[in-house]
Amino acid sequence: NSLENSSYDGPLGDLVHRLTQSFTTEHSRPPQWIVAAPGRVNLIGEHIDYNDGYVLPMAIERYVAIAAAPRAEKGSRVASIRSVNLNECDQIDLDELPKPSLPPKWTGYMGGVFAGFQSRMGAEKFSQLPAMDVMFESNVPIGGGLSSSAALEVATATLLEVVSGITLGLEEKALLCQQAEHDFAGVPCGIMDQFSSVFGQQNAFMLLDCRSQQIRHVPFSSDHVSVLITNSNVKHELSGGEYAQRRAQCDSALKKIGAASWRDVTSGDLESNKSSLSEIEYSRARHVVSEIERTQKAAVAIESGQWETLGELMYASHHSLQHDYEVSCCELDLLVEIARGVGRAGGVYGSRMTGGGFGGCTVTLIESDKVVEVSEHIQKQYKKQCGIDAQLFASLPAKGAHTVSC
Ligand code: GAF
Repeated sequence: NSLENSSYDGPLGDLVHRLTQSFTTEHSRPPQWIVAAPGRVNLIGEHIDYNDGYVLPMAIERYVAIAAAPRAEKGSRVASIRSVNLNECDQIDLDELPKPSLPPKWTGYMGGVFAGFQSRMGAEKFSQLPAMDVMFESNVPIGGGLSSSAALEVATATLLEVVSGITLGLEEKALLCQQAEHDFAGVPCGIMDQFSSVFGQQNAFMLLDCRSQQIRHVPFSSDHVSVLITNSNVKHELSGGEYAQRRAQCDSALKKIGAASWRDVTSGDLESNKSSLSEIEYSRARHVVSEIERTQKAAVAIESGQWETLGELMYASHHSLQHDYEVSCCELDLLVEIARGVGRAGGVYGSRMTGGGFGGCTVTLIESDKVVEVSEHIQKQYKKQCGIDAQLFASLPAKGAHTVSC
């Protein structure tokens, strides 16, 4: 149950501790509720969640934590919210929820979830929510392709669950947050990010079938192999419209092929329909069909501990995203090449861009006892070749959104 209390030992501890102190100092009283929701990294299965494919993400030990307490206030019912990272304050009026506005602001992501909750609870019950002081802090790099926005949405939904006493079904909660992203951030995203943040499990990757929305947790321990995340620290501004455009190109290609779902399209079908597709549609489709196949193979490889095979599939995925789907960028390509240069002899199995692309992070699979050495090498080479400081950290699969004891 996502609303079970859990203590805040481990990587979440510092964040919650700091947030509790800041909240108590600012409001002269401690928070009554604290919730946390993780970001995610996707091992393989990129840009296919909205194409009925499989994805293989894990929630990471980086979170958005929210602290809140009710405020005795006559008249207006306002959630007064501070973002610690941005050092900004804003308000959500519970009697007049914000309308979507572009470009999306953090209050929009939260407001979208409030709006989803209002429809779910009904106006009358929603009107019983109290005025609140709210503060949140994130150690998911913002805009780094690790789902900082989904983590904020899912944390907000978890807060509203504890405040209202209404527990949503886990799938319902993830879908409500996805809807908030569509309506309030204007991004027609798939289900991967919100599902990862809700359903994350310690010590397991998550094989998510985006067509049936079924999840199979695939056990993983870092005894021998670790997941290293490298933030390129670049974000190219073209990303917003490009995402929707990729989605439209895939929909159009599928229609021309005449299939109901990408899951029904084989590489043979694709070749026999090549002449009816534009060059771009053909490339996008080739990525989708091949990535669905790679992700299924990757799940089998993990289950049987075939890390070399998984690593090769990761390199192939990156190549496809770089050339066929065209969502990589030179900095991500460079990071993957540096990791590849280290090679198996140096402890690296595979590497690829992760998330929406156009900047953000790579994910690298690496022998656990080589993490420090290889991280230093990647950081040094990246700085030398493009002048940017990368941030690197290893993460174990983390538990999905939950409340934290105050
Ligand atoms: C973003 C989206 F939000 C996800 O739904 C997914 O499509 C991902 O890009 C690419 O795999 O994170």
